[in-house]
Amino acid sequence: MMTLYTLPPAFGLRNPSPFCLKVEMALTHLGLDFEIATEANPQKAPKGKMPWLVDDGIIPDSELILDHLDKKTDGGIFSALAPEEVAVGTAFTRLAEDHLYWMVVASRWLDDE
Ligand SMILES: N[C@@H](CCC(=O)N[C@@H](CS)C(=O)NCC(=O)O)C(=O)O
Repeated sequence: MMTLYTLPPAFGLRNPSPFCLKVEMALTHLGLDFEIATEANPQKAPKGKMPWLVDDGIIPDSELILDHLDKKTDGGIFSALAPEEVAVGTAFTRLAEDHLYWMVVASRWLDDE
């Protein structure tokens, strides 16, 4: 059985990490058998960030995990999309997760109001 390592619940949320929730949602959507293990210290993660998946080996990073799950399920995530749509999706994912994400983090945690 696969094990998804995620952050534990915090701030009244079942999981404070959108990356962990994204992978959990994909695993659930695909109907795959998995268990969740929590790790509060991202420094213990293979790449220092949550989540990671243990399947046939260790897979870090939510995007790499989605690619792994897509291959494992013969296109269960991306096969309905044309290559152009996958490319546009990848671009928006980079924009949201690598750039806009930090603005959301700053407004949530650095702005007292
Ligand atoms: N590109 C990574 C980003 C994951 C990420 O930033 N996770 C955060 C939690 S939301 C984390 O573990 N941060 C710890 C740190 O940066 O020290 C992915 O998609 O999995």
